[in-house]
Amino acid sequence: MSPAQANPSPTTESYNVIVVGAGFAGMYMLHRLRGLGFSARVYEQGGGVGGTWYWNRYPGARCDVESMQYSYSFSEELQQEWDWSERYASQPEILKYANHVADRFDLRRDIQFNTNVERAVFDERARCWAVTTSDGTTVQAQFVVLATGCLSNARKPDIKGLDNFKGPVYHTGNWPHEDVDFTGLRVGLIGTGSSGIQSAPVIAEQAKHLTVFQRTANFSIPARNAALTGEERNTFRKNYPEIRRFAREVARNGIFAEQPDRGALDDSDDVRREKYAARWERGGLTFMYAYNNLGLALSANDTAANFVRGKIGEIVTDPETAKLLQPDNHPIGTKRICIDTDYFATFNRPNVSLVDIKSNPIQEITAHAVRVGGEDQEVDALVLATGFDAMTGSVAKIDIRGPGGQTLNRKWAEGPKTYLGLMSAGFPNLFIITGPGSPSVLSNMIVSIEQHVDWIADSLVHMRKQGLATMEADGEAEDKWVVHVNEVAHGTLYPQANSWYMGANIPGKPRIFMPYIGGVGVYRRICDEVAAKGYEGFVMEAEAQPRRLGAGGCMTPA
Ligand code: NA7
Repeated sequence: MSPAQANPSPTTESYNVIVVGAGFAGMYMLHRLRGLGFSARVYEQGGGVGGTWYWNRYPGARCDVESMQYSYSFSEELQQEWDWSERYASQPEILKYANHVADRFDLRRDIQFNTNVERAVFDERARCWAVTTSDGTTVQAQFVVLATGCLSNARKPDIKGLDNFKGPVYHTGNWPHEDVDFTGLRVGLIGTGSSGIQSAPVIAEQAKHLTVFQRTANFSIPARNAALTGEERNTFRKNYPEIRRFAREVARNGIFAEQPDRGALDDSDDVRREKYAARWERGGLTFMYAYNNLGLALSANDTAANFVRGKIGEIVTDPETAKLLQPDNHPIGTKRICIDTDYFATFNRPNVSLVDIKSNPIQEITAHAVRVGGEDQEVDALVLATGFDAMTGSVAKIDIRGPGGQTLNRKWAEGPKTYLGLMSAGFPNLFIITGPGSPSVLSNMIVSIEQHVDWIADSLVHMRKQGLATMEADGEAEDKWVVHVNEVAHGTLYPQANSWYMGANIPGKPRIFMPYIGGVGVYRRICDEVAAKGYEGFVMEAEAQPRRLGAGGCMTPA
């Protein structure tokens, strides 16, 4: 490899690295590549940076990790200068931050927006990827990095008659850029995961009536969102070295917080209730850190689940509605726990109703109504908060063909297989950021993104130094990793829920627990050890013959 200047008269546009996606992963990847002298091009399907935060503009959209922690740590200046205004950042503020990062590090000049990567084919002779985009262009790159995001492929549910509906239909994961005004309208909301739970209270305030169609009741903890004071921000900033170190190396999920040192059944009922009550008052995801075995032992988990069910019963005044809202089919935390602002209290409003579509599934959607149990619930607009083809959906949309024409989709037909979540055997020089088999969605995504980007950047530098042409996961190492990921998951309660972690929300998708649940600290140590041992479990090959350098450093045989 060599920087772009190596050959000033290219015949084919080529780069050292093509990055797919300009969310938080793609932006940082580009920044690192540039700093190391690699030529890179980023393709982004959206009209701007931010990835999932570019698309998820629904009312009430907010991050469930605290803003001071859901932010890049790679630049000391950046983390000292950016002022988060709230404990949990809203989508517009996160998008503003993403844009600030793009400007501050001058990233846009290497990003092509409104462009999908449709195909990537490995040219065995050139040992290079040929990448075709939606504008019909094919470019070459020695490496491709998929920074395609885990929650980027919004899923329209397969409900009979949906296309016949005459009013507007919005998906939370692909929300319009223009203002949506529900004033005076009857709105139907399908889906009660994080997106439904965050948007319902905001829509209810505007709409004439909101009908929530619930298939699975979800556990949700109050966010207790509030403005951040200057003092709070400064405390974080002063302590960032320790906070970031802890998040990277100690915390399982990449979030700085006190760690539980005892199990739920080690305390008396009264003490336990007090602990849960204190965490409920404090709000946020750390409710689940009350004890160290809530994700492991059902008896322990039940105590937390019962506490939350009790709280729902206290908040919701109509007993029948309260009962429906109390989750009863999965241990707490095994589906992504939600954090909300006034979600349960929203059902006390006279203009909000809840329809149980678990016992009575939606029969069909007609021109003006959602039909359930033979009864038409009339609505003027529909909001689909029905989630994503998570973790693999965005990768699957690209036709990726490795040596011998093997497609990644065929290889992953029984479920995604990767080594460390970073590469898949049979697909040389193709990296995935926060892919299946890595902690990804079980962690603070920015912590995981930075770790992956740095690891990939280091491996490219290693290859450049050693004059290596290809890097690929070894099939045996991959098989062992897949078994390990599965074993660790099955040592927990997580696989008991029909969650998108398991691919269970997509009909026909293989049921495999996709993220690595061993924790970001453990995972980082494994990745570092692998690199220290000369990239153990990866096969790296040197140049077979001297090469002529392409414009961007993609090498073609001389
Ligand atoms: P989720 O968490 O996947 O939630 C989707 C919701 O939509 C969930 O309640 C589903 O019920 C429901 N759903 C999906 N398909 C249907 C159909 N066909 N009919 C009725 N209801 C349906 O997506 P979100 O966008 O809320 O959140 C995704 C992540 O983004 C979140 O975890 C955070 O990490 C941020 P189900 O549970 O499948 O019965």
